[in-house]
Amino acid sequence: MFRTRITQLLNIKYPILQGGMARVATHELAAAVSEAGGLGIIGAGNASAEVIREEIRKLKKLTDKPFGVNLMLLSPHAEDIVGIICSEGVPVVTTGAGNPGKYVEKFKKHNVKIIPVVPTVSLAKRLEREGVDALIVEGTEAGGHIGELTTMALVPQVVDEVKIPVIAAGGIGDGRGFLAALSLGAEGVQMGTRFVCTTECIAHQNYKDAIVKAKDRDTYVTGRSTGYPVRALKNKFTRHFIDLEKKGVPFEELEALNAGRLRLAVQEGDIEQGSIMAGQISGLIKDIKPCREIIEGIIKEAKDHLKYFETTLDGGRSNG
Ligand code: TUI
Repeated sequence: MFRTRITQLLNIKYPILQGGMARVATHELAAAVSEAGGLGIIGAGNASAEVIREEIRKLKKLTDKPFGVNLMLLSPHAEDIVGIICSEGVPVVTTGAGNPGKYVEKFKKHNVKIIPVVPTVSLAKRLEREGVDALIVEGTEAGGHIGELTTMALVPQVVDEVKIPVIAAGGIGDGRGFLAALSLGAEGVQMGTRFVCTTECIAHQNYKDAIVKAKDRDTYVTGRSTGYPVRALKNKFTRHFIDLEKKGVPFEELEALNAGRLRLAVQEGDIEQGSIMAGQISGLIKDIKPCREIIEGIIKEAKDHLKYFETTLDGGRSNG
C-alpha cells in the first residue's frame, strides 16, 4: 500500500523523504531513514565538498539502500558539491534555496535523479520544462528558509499544473498529514522537523527537547525584510533579530548576526543564542524515537485513518 510514482522512481518502500537539513541531516540520520524504507538525505548546507564526500562514504557503510544529498544552492561550495554528487554515484539530489536549472543537464548525464524544492507554481512549471524528475512542493509551515504559500494551498495548484510527481513538504508530521498530502495529489511527503526528534539524529539534546517542548505558536519567521525568511523556534536570538529588523538595520549587519547561529544550536545546544530552525509542526511532536518507529507509525496511522473514512464517516453504514 502507498506505492506511488515516487516509490517507483526512487526504488524505496514508503513514499517518505527526510528533509536535507543543514548540519542536522548527517549520514547517521539519512542511513536510518533509508534503512527504515524511506529516503534518507544528507544535508550539504554550507559544508565543504570534502566533508560531504566523507558523509556519503560513511552513509554507504551503514546502508545499501537508496539515499540522497540536498544541495543548498546559496552555498559557496555548491559547484564542487555537484561534482562530488556525480562522481560518488549518489542516486538522488534534492535542491533548496534557489533554482538548480544550470545543473540539471550534468545531473541527468550522470544518472542522478533531480528533485528540487519549489515554493511557487511558476518555478515548478519552469523546472518541469527543464527536465527534473519530480518536485518537492514546500509550504511556509516548514522550518528553515521558506516561501510564502501554505502547503494546503500550494500543493494542489502545482499538482494541477505539472505532470511529474509531487512530494509535499511543510507541516507534515504524522499519518494524518501524510494522508492529507496524498489527498491533495502529492505522491509522497518530505518531513524535516519530525526527523530531528529521533534517536539517530545528531542534533544536540537541547535542540530536540526545545522542539518537543514547543507549542503551536512557538515558531517565528526572521528575515522577511531581507528577502531571506527563515522559520525557527522563538528565543532570545530571534527576538533580538526581529527588533533590529524593525529598526531597519542594514541587510549586511543582519546577515553577520546570523552567521554561526545554526551551528551554535545544533552542536553547542545553545537554545537561546542559536538558531533552532524548526517547522510549525513542532507543537505536534511530543517524543524522540527511532526513525523506523516514526515511518512505520505513519503508515499504520494512515491505514487506520483510511478505515475511519470508510466506516465512521459514513455513519457506520459501511460494512468495510
Ligand atoms: O532550503 C530550504 N531550507 C533551508 S536552506 C537553509 S540555509 C542555511 N542557513 C543557515 C545555515 C546553513 C544553511 C536553511 N533552511 N528549504 C527549501 C526551500 N527552497 N525553501 C524555499 C526554497 C526556494 C526558494 C526560492 C527554492 C527556490 C527558490 O527560487 C528562487 C528563484 O531563484 O527562483
